[in-house]
Amino acid sequence: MTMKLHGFPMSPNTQRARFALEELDIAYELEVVDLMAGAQKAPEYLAINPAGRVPCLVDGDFSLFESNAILGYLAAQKPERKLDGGADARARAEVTKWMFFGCAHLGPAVQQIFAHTMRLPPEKRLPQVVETARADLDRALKVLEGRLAKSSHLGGDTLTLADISVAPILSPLAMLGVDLTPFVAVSAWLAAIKARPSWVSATGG
Ligand SMILES: N[C@@H](CCC(=O)N[C@@H](CS)C(=O)NCC(=O)O)C(=O)O
Repeated sequence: MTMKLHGFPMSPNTQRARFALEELDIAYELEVVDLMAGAQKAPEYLAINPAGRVPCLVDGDFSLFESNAILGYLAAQKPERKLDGGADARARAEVTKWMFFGCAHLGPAVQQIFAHTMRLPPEKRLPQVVETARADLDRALKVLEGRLAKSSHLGGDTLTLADISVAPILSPLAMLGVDLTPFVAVSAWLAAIKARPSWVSATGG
């Protein structure tokens, strides 16, 4: 049975799951949950995903929310691709490390910048929050820069879930007015990721 991904095309968390599906060449149907219309809070969607967020993957009678958990499940469908780092414990830990780093340090900073420059009504936007988030983001980007100055991808020399997980966090930065060019290796890595056919299919380019 074809997997179904409940998601919203503009959502970076949905794009993360779609990027993995496309990269692994797994057939799926996208069931759009219209976040603009509040469809994520409808009882019929909450029955599928009690967290009321996107994405949510449904594979037969198995339903899974949290995009990074979805990535792990998808990678396990095609172990020969070793997107999760494969059997080696250190390689797997390296991949997991960047996925947690993205969730803990990059994602929250980008969300704060988004909230206080675009999402909130102008009267609720706090420049101080943006300033603090920019400092947190720069601190985290320096760590990525150090890594990507040494290897072409976050997990090493080939694409892994680490790249699939982190790229959607950083891709909206240009729209948010954050200049990534001082982070030369990060910029080159992100450009290479965005050139992948799987990314283009997952995000529309
Ligand atoms: N940690 C979750 C975050 C999911 C999430 O917050 N998705 C956003 C869209 S990018 C959402 O559904 N927002 C709607 C809402 O919060 O009501 C994941 O990685 O899947």
